[in-house]
Amino acid sequence: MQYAELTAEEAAEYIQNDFVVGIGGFSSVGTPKAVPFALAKRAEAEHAKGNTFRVGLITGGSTGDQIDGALSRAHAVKFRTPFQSHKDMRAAINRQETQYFDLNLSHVAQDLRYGFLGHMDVCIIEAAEITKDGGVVPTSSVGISPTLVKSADKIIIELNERHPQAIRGMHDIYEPANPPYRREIPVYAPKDRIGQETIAVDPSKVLGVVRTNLKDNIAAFTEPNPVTTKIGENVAEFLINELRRGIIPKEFLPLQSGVGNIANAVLGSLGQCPDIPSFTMFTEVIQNSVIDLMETGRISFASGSSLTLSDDVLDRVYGNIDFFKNKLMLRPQEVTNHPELVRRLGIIAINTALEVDIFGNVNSTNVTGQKMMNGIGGSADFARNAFLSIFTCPSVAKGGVISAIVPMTPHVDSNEHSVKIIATEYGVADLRAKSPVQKAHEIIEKCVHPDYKELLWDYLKLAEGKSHTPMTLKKALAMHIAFEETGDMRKADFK
Ligand code: 0RQ
Repeated sequence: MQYAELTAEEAAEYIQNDFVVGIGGFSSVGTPKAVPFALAKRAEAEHAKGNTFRVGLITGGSTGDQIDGALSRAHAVKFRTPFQSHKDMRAAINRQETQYFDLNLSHVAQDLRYGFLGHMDVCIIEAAEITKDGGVVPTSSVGISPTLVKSADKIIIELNERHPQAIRGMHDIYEPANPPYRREIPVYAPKDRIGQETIAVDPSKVLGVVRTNLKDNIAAFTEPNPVTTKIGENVAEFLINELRRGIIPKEFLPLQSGVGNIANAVLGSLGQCPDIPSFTMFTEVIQNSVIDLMETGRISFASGSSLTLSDDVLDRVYGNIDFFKNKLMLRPQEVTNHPELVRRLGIIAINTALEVDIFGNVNSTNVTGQKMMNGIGGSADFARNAFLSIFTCPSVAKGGVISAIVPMTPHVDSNEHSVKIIATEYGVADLRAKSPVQKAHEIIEKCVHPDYKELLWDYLKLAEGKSHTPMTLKKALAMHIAFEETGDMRKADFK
């Protein structure tokens, strides 16, 4: 199929003030880049003429600087969903310039199909190849692209030559039907292929193709530090113990792990441990450490929605595509994060918290309950339904003036019913089969930084023995208030 060729600027000209724009790809990779950047320039030009120009932006997950960065700096985003992790977009959200609603990432595609997100005027997706019938071979991610091309009135395709055509066959495109016609998703093992290699596209909707060769520019992860290494070792040791005592079956179970340094450190520790058999991943984001462990044979297979790899590691995969092709599978985020599959496959889910309260409620998003960090992402999709749901975090933040363990979190993303294990560099709290007061003892004993231990014991004493959940309403946020007023949570007083 031959579509019209456009420049990025010509494509951006089609997009009007107040349009809702869908962006394909996932987790800052495999997203279109040239047209969103041109759109930011167009917004700046319109603003210079005194015209209002803002769009609604719906993506699979986070995006890079050419999208969230450029568009927020151009003050061009009216609303944003479902996830972002860019400092400029975060700032626009926190000054309420951009209305943001973060969503569980497994919900985004179905929310679009259900009409919850309104009308979509245009979507932009990245392709490694356009097929004879006008369909698209995605690049290094899938996200919500299959749903975007169905939902949007018009489609712009960025054909990116950086990705080899040999990537075809790595994707498994499947979209569940809407209720009341939905059936089970027939994935019974991480490797099961259930869909198509390509995304079907209605050619009559395609405005044109923009040729690019832009990289996603994912930075190499920083090396683990002593704290993240210790958290990784603690989680690995805990899982080995669960394996030894027969809670985790001897074949081991598929792993989901979040992005970032802690997730890398955990995988590194698990990978080095000879007691853990070679394992699989059923996760949202496939990051550098997964590729390293595949090369050494420690990970045998990974299913995810994106290859969020630094440029050098992506080049390694593309340079040895025959080795990796049958070990990697890229699916829509609706499938990778689907509660049915997470529960069926028995996923061990490892995610990161900003803070955790002594009863096991996790805040992953709103700093002091007020300022958005990134969004809930896929963490709750996995945590709620996992075989074992683990949350990790360093015991303190900002050089020790913030404790990650608090009497009450001012915002909750994953609640006590979804959270089974908490791990910091000091140890692992096992919350299974424990009442609120037992959980509080376990968490304070095992996970809290020494600077905060006595403080939290003092807090617990205020209400222990008086009610089912020993919390004191007047003091529950005293550590957060102390931080706001003095810049140091240690100034809270529970005497
Ligand atoms: O800020 O960089 O300015 O110092 O928060 O914290 O410790 O570097 O950890 O980068 O892994 O982010 C929860 C935000 C953690 C992330 C969160 C400050 C801290 C630092 C970052 P600085 P770290 P991370 C889905 C995976 C939700 C989505 C999700 C996240 C910055 O993991 O967005 O799980 N999770 N996606 O100093 C104030 C506190 C703080 C704090 C840390 N209590 N108060 N600031 N910080 N704790 C599943 C997948 O499969 C991908």
